[in-house]
Amino acid sequence: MVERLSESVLGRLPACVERPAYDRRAVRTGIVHLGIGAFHRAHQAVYTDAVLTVGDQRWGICGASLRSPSTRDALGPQDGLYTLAVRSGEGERLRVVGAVRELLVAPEQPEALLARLCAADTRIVSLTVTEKGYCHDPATGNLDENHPDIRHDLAAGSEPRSAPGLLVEALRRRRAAGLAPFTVLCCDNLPENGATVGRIVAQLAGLRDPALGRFVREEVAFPCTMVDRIVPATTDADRAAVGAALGAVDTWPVVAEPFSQWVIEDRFPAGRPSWEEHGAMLVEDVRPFEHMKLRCLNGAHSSIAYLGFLAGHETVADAMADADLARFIGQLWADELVPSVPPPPGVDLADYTAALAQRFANPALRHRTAQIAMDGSQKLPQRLLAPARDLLAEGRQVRHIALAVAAWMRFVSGRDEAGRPIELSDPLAGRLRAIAEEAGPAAGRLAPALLAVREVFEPALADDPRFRDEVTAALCRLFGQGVRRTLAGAGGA
Ligand code: CS2
Repeated sequence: MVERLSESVLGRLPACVERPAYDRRAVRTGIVHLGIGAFHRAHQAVYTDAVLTVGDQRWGICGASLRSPSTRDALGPQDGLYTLAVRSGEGERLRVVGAVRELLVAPEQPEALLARLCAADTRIVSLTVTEKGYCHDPATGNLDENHPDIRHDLAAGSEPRSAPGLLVEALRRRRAAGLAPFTVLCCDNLPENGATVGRIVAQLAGLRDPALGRFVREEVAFPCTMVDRIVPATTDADRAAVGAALGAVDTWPVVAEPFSQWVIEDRFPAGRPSWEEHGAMLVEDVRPFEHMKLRCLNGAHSSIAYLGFLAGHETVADAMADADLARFIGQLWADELVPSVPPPPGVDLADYTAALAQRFANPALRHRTAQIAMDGSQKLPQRLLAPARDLLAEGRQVRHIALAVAAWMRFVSGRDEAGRPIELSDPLAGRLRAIAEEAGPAAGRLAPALLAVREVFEPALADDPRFRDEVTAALCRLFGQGVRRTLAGAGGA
């Protein structure tokens, strides 16, 4: 029988597999991470693993899942160890990461998690809970007080289940115990993510107790970050391939591209690992990097996801091999997304987008368009709508963005071009579905009905005829001609 990956098999792994070169027993927990999914394990945990390797043992990670026990169930029996498979056309590198020392499941062990959040050694609480995990209104960036989890947390007080609720309760307990607060490090693709999460947490804290709200605003640091690494969901084929290469079973390896970038605002009153010695950039202002990444990478990603899915492409690499779609993305960058971004210091955006085109074409990653298409209501505002707003303010065109937004509308309309149902995974799915059913496949009805969804479209943009008309016309083409003919014609349109 093949052994399970664990501390005791580390010494027997093939020589080419990198593994923790430090004594994991000497590591203390300095970081609690909420949302221990594949992205965290392929990104922040890897930078932290490098810090532990050079001997700063204060920064082990306690990883918590807010809903499902599946990560704990997979990694618990592996002593928290897992494999990172870095893949490109040139091959694969395997590394066993040791930074995760402890795994908790919030709904099963709420007090254990709160105790860990309130431990004196816990200096940083980082998060990757996805855009929807912050229970906010994506169009305004404010707390959604009517969100079911927020209502629950306000009623339950000391037994919260949302990420903002857990942060508020832990900060309340630390303050009552006279312990300095931890730094909250949001690593999700939200606009001005630190400031946004700081606002949401302060708003929730203020609803519980105005003095606590003030404390969060004045005493707790929420540095902004830009995080970047393409990490497709792990498949059974990945598990089998990694297991065969290791000679040991890893029930949940993570697969990623070689590229990785982390830009962090340097504001950590309680201290931090020296991530900058291992490739992260610690800067004063993350905004230029964030704009570049959310718009050029994620904006293009969402466009590829909706257009590519509708055109029948299963993965981003397949979509980028479609000459019409690749040409469209090139134009979206050159004519609209890049002009909406002031370049960060030292960055040439033409080089940046050329590198993105290569990354998207990585043949060794199977990044599904359907995965990126999820939660569009939470993603569109910062990825495509904010650039559209900025371009219109300068009197520029938004034709390509309008086609991408129309593709989202076509996607949420619920059936693909062959009449097959499209599965919609989105916190607003029920409403979007109802709107689509009522409007039917008619651009003139569906576009205005969706533009009226205020959580997604700010009124100034939705009501701007330059945007509205472009989106409606593009949706009309998608319904009338289909996505392939629309894209083939998009070049000269
Ligand atoms: C993707 C991102 O699923 C998505 O919405 O656009 O997860 C993307 O792969 C990462 O942000 C890359 O850093």
